[in-house]
Amino acid sequence: TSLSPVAPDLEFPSDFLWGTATASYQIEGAAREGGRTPSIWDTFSHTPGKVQAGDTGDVACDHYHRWAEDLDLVKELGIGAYRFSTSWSRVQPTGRGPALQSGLDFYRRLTDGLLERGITPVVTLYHWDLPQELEDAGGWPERETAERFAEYATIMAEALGDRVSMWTTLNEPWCSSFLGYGSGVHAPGRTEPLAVLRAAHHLNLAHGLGTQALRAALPAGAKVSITLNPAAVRPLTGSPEDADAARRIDALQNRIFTGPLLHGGYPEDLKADTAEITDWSFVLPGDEEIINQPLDSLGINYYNPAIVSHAPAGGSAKDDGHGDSAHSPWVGSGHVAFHQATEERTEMNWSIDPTGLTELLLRFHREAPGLPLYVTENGAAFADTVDEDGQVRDPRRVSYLHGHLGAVRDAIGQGAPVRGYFVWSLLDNFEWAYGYSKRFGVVHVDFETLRRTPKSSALWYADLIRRNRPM
Ligand code: GBH
Repeated sequence: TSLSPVAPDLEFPSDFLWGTATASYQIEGAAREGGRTPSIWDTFSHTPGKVQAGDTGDVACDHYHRWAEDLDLVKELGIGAYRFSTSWSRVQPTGRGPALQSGLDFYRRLTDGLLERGITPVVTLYHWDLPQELEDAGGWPERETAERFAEYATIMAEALGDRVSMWTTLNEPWCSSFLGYGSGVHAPGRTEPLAVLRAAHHLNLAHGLGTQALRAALPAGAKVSITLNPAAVRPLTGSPEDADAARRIDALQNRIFTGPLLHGGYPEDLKADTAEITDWSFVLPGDEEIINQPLDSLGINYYNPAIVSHAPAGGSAKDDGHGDSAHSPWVGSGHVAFHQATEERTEMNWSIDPTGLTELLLRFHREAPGLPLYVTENGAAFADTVDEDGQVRDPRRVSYLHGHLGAVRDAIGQGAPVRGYFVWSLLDNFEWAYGYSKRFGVVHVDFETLRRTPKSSALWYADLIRRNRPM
């Protein structure tokens, strides 16, 4: 691959995919339109005390109605790829049975709109919004949910397979399992250690069954992937105790997924660490083979590194950066504490350290040689200022993105096969438990008028893309 001659510190291969990402529940709104029924995030956000200021995704960015305007923005910025997720309960209201035409029509309009504008659609089938009826039947801790996911994958492949060639099964199964069923800061808000591990396995299985379903229904050449949020985990000190804390977190955030996905099975140390919770008998013979299928690429979401140390049991449940909960997500490993890597933080209080991204990309380059990598999310929450001329300025986001794209460039320079980058996010949106209080967009959204205004970071990103375009 050749490098473009401009932008000395940020030169990328000429076929590098420049993208931006969103997720259905965070932007669509139209929660009750076209026959859509509640997902676990509708239920959770409507439960008092779960989301800051009682915010919900009922309207969000109203993207369901304003999608054409949003795609125009992506095109104007020269962004080549758009990663979005589909809302399962907009397509299959009960999570089972026949698809709703209105839901399929919406995603067909959206993908056609992308293709008309010359933008590559990148579909994620699941970004945390499980149909409530499936949660009522037990949710991800139950095997049936993985089976239903495979049916939903077939429906989506049949509906969009002629126009979408880049598919992702799940976004960040760690969050779905550990935050949804462990700390309870995400929907469905359960705090049950056994449910966390069962959920993680059934999410892995959903990926495996979903991949089989996609490959059976998609035309040859379609690409199938999964997006993880691996921890760039580092021990606080050189002590053996801290090294072991880092090993435990690596097992619980990274290897619980990459073990079966890339290496054919769950790691023995993970099973040993969690032996008091389960004997893992919910992993049936053959499951690990189903999960361990060839992937066409791996998606990595990165925000900040994790600095960990050994701590007295239970000492780290609060304020570990994973949300304010009395329950630690780290099932079987309560005796860990989290530390900030740097003084410089985003509005999420996450430290800013691009070296973690290089480290992760190089790790997967070593661990899965030849597997194409995409940074499917990277970005930061910052407040912005609106100048008198109406320009929304977010210089800290510009420097965050600059630093992290430099980190991607470093990894490529060291041989990592990174094929694309998606900034999180196109729009300010519903930031889960933080509601609308945190803004991740490169485009500002006024949540009163729903007016969109590109921030200076959007213009900076557009310029970078332009300068990296092959001549
Ligand atoms: C992503 O998840 C989501 O995919 C996206 O929907 C969301 O809007 C976006 O990030 C921003 O939040 O303990 O202080 O080191 C991010 C997953 C998991 C990343 C928790 C930060 C804890 C930080 N996050 N992690 S800390």
